[in-house]
This record gives sequence, C-alpha cells and structure tokens, in this order.
Amino acid sequence: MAGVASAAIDALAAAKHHHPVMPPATIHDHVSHFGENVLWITFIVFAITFVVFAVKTSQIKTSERANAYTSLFIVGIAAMSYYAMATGLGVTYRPVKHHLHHFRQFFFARYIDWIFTTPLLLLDLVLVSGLDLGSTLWIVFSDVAMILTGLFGSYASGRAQWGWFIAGCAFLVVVMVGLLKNGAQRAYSKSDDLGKVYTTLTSSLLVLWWIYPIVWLFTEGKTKLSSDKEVLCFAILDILAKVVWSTIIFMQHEKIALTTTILDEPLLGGGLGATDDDAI
Ligand code: RET
Repeated sequence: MAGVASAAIDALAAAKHHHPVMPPATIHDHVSHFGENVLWITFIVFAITFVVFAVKTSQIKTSERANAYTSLFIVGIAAMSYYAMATGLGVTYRPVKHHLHHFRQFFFARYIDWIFTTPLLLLDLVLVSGLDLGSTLWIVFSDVAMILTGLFGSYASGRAQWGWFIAGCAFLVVVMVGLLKNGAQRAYSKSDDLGKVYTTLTSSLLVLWWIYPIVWLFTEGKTKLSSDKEVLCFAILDILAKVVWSTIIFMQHEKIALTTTILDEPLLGGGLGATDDDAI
C-alpha cells in the first residue's frame, strides 16, 4: 500500500516537471522550453479560434450550421489535445529502435485527437458534396485505419514499422480516391459552382494531409528530427489543416448553403444528405 502511495507521489512529482513516465534510461529525447512554448501557443490559437467560431456559428441561420458545428468541434478537440500535451498529460516515452537505453517522447494525444478530428474534417466535405452514406463510410473507415497505423507504427520497432507506414499510406490513397472520384462526382452533379468549391477544398486538404506522413517519417519513423522540431512541424500542420481550412469553409458557407439542399433531405434516407436514388 505504502509502495503504491509513494509511486503515486513520484508520478505526480514527475508530471509536474513534464516527464510523466520517465523510464530508467540514459538518453531521452524530449522537448525543451521551445517545444513546450509551441504547445502552449498552439493551444491558445485553437482556444481563441473556438471562441471566434462559436460567435460566427451563432450568426449563421440554424438550418445552415452543419459545417459550422463540425468545425467548432474540430478546433475544440484540438484545443483539448494541445492542452493535454502542454501540461505533460498526453505524453509518454517510447524506446528508440536498436538502442537499448534511448527513449523518445511520444505524444499519443495527437492520435486521439486525429482519430476524432480527421473523420470530422471529412464530414465537412461530405456535407458540402452531399455524398451517400455508403461511400462516406468506406472513406471514414479508411481514414480511422490510417490514424491507427500511425499509432501502432510509432511503437513498432525495426522493419515492422514500415509495414504500418505503407498500410497507412495505402489508406490515405483510398481516402483520396473516395474524395476525388465519388465526392467530386456528387458535388458536380448538384451544380458546377458547388463542384468547384468542393474541388478547391478537397485538393487543399489532400496536399496538407500528404505532408503528415512525410513529417512522421522523419520524426516517429527515422527519429531524424528532434522532439522540438516534431512538435513545431505538427503544430503548423494542425493549424493549417484545422484553423485555416475550416475558416475557408466558414467563408464559403453562403455559396455552399445556396447550392445544397442537404438539410432539407431526410438524414436517414440513404445518406448524410443524399437519398437512395442519387447515391453514386
Ligand atoms: C500517419 C502515419 C502513417 C501513414 C500516414 C499518416 C497520415 C496522417 C494524416 C494525418 C492528418 C491529420 C490531420 C489532423 C488534423 O488537423 C498516421 C502520420 C498516411 C494524414 C489532418
């Protein structure tokens, strides 16, 4: 009992110093003050964006708020995830391959964040195009599988890691095909204007999303970049993919609302906005 209590006290003391699970090792890669500041600044950016989005959402007609609520939820989750990482909660250490006494900080909170926010980002596009439920499901399932490969791949060692990485990239290709083929067809079938808005949103999203595996390769994968650089690269990407990208959706909302009839259609009638007959 006393052992448990003293372990709890040790854990609390360690958490206070941002090293929650400090293994008995000789080398640790972890963020310096610079990285910690990046985490805090990113948290503040997301928190402010959440407030701004909440105000903007309240100014939109209730029936046209679907994208706005989705974006609000996305930045809200990101704010929580960055708060967790900045306070040392969503962080642990993992062994670095081929080195017995070398451990590197591992920000698992990212993956919890991404597993919720990437499907929500895709939902934004589904709402814009009015894609049918069947296509939506395989796109979203591939996306979730992709994030899981990143989580497992970070912990895997040696060659096993590349299996996860390749599988993850394959899932991203599936997502890409679904968005560019099924999604675009559906959006253009509604109107040319909507098709164009959808294509701009989708291509900017995909360009950003392909940078994630590249950063992952040099950080979690090959551990070539320091923990500070890892935090900085993902923070920039997350702000671009969530704050900037969702702001574009907010700005386009009138065009989207004018051309879609999503909310007038029955939600369970074959799709999130689509009916059975217009499913592709
Ligand atoms: C991983 C590693 C495995 C291979 C691939 C990946 C892709 C991750 C992506 C993440 C996107 C995150 C976003 C977050 C929200 O802002 C998991 C890094 C392909 C595309 C958009």
